[in-house]
Amino acid sequence: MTGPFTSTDAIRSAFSAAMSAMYRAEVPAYGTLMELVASVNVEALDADPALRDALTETDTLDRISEERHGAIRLGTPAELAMMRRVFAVMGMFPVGYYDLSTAGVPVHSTAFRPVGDAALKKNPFRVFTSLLRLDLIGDEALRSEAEATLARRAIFTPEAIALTEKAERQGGLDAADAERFIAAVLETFRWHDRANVSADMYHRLHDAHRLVADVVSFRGPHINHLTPRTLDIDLVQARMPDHGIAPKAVIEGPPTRKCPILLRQTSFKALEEPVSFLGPDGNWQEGSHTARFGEIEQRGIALTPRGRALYDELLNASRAVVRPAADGSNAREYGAALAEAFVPFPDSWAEIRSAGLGYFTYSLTEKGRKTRAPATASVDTLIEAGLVRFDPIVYEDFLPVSAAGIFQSNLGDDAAHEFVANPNQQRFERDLGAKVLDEFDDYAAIEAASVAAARAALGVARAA
Ligand code: OOG
Ligand code: NI
Repeated sequence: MTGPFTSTDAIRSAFSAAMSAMYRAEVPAYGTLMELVASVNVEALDADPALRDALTETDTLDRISEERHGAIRLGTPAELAMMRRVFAVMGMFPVGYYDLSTAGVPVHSTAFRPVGDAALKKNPFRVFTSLLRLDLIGDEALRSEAEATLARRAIFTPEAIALTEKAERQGGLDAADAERFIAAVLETFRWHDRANVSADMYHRLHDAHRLVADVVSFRGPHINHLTPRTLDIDLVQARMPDHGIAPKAVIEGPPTRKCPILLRQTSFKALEEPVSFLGPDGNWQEGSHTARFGEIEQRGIALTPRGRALYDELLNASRAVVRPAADGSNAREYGAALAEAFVPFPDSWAEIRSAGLGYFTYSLTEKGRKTRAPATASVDTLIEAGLVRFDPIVYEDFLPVSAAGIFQSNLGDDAAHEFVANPNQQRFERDLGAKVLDEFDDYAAIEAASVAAARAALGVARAA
């Protein structure tokens, strides 16, 4: 007898909470940031009743404080393929392909996240997951040593593998198995302060690229940050120093706007943490490693391909004027250039909608719930008649330029590396064992479903 099964949404929510508790215990600054974000979110909602109403109306108010993303870096194709199966048990699927080689980081990535409105509303937990690209490392001897080291490690516990297989076989996990699954999978993300390698090997890996050392030297892909969602990132950025946290120089992504678009992010530098390396005599040698950091983000509307093209164009235009310096020396000029460059991007929901730049959900207004309407009327007509309202769909994904800025600020200023831009989505998908989903398809489907539901509801209103 199997079942009843725990829903994938419930497993994901419980896993996200367990991960947050673990990271809070491991990195106390994350707890400080969570508290700061929670208090700023309360202030932001108090200051903006329209925002509170919109979040309540779209049933997304509760998810805000529960919301977070994490990031891990994997070493081998087999690890990536197994990770995909593990995340599937939690209802998380690979969306999008991100090539970070252009930014001097030898990885390519996807985001595992829930897909579809219902699952996203339950809990939108996402994990930005990168795969190391040793093919971008020039030193062949070091590359094969790194490969051999990675081949020896097992990042999943036998129980995590067995329960993933069981879930696949049965189509789900019952409550007891789900609980064991969460505990077992959490082990993969745990910090290990004992390295897999000698200090010498660590330094050679580190010289090739800090990120290579971070991936290859340890027993598992420790979660390297966990990011809460704020409703006012400028306020959190301004207050971080009062809480003993030094933020990176500039906020990544679009400028401050009335109508937030896509994603704005800021982080604080990775911590230097004590680790020990394998000594020649079998003893542990003390050393240190920097990998884990903190990040916060503010999420805005998901843009259509047209809106995204405009975003990319304006971001590039601002960066042609001034690029943010790692030391923050031109943060003010950069902010001004960014704001100036984004003037052409409309800043009201109505204009963003009519220009076809963003995705929205459509639902009946109070009046719409009581009114008869011709079911054939266009959405625009229904909106004009005050029967249908539209609300921005939240962007659930990531931005490659921002991700590069986050990576770089945490790898240190001396870590500038140039690789030839070398995207290889096909190779990534082969290693993953699946194609990545198209983010635009998901938003378009959510929008279309809401239109259909609003129309159906109006039909019902008419029949009543
Ligand atoms: C991932 C960096 C990217 C984001 O929010 O854009 C990222 C990493 O450092 O592993 O998390
Ligand atoms: Ni992040």
